[in-house]
This record gives sequence, structure tokens and C-alpha cells, in this order.
Amino acid sequence: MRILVIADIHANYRGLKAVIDKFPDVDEIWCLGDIVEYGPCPSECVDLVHTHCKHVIRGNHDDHFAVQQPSQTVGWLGWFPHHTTIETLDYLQKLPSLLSTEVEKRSYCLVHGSPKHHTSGRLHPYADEGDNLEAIQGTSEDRILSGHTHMAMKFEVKGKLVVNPGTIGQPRDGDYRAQCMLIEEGGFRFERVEYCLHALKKDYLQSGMDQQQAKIWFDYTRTGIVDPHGIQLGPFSPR
Ligand SMILES: [Mn+2]
Repeated sequence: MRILVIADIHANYRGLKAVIDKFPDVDEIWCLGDIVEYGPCPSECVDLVHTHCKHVIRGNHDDHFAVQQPSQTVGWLGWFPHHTTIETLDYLQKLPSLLSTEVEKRSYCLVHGSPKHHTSGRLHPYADEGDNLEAIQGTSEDRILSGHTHMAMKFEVKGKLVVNPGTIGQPRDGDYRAQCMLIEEGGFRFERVEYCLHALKKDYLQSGMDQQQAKIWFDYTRTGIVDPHGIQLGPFSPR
């Protein structure tokens, strides 16, 4: 059994498509949320996720996006193209914020943030152990898969494995390439996948987004550094 795990796509269709195309022979794809916002192609990403993923979890940005009014431009956080349909919003709104599944006798908790705060919590190896313990309290699964930090990581909290596939569309460690993770025979393999930055730039500039915003957000993706966050290196970041 091979499972591809993805998270934090952030409306980057080029990154998402490249990752899905690179691993055509996986048995299942699981998505841990934040499909939309920041990037130029939210609807296209929702369609691709809807078509390909067996399990999909709602992230904080999906929450935020789904309750906006069509045609609304949301400055910093996201862009709401005119072609976003009511079906797209409906799909995002109805996604679960946490789910439990079992594969090959191992149980997995899928969540965007943490089991305590589903969409906005943070599980992080550099966080205070007490905070991490509190965030996973009551979880019965062997393994917790979460996103939100945009950093690929694998660490233990009181014997429980916490694993994050990193981000497809909005890296913060200085490397533009899309991050993802494979579960193969119970083990974890982290990958980075190249895609066409020229095509992404075109997506931004032709999306209808304010041109200044489009350039800023394209540069954030190209450099892998989002200004307000600075560089954030995780355990699997290139050094
Ligand atoms: Mn995110």
C-alpha cells in the first residue's frame, strides 16, 4: 500500500499537478487542508483535490475562504476569482476537520492543525513538550498526520508519531519546490517536486488579482520566503 500525503496547497495549481503527476501509481492520496488562499488558482485546486484524494481535511484557510462572498477580494489572505462557484464553496464548507482511518493495522488521525484545535492548532518539534502533549490529549490513533506549519517533519510526542508532509504551494524554507510525503509499507518518505515557475507566474499575473499583490505572492513562492514569517527551517529543510 502506497499513500501520498499532501497539505497546504494554497491555490498553487502548478505545484499540486506536478506532485500528483509524479506519483501516478499510489493507491490513495490524503490531503490535510489549506487547499485555497494566497495563490491564483483556488477553484482548479479544489477540483483536482476533489477528483484525486480519498481523504480531505478542512484547514483554517478553507474555513476562511468558504464563508466569503463571491467577487470579494481579500487583500493579503486570498484572492477570490469571479469563476469560483458555489459548488466549490459548498465542497470546502462540508469537509471534515478531523478524521480517523486505519491502514495495514496502523491507525491514523488526519487533521490540519492539532487534535485539540482542528484547523488552527500547531504541532511542532520545537514547541514546548507540554503544549504538544495537551494538543494531542485524548487521541487514540497510533499516528497523527497534520499540516499548518508548512514544514515537513516527523517527531514523537509521548510515543505517538506526529508527521507533517510540508507544503505544496507556499514554502517558507527558501526552496520553492512542492513538498509531499509517501507512506510506503508503514514507513515515511519525504519528497520535493519541481514544477514550472514561469507557468505559476503567468497564473498569478493573469488571474485578475491586483498586479502588485500578484507579484508579491509570486516572489514569496519563488524564493520560498514569506516576509512576515521569515525563513523557517524544519527538520527536513535543505541546509
Ligand atoms: Mn497553510
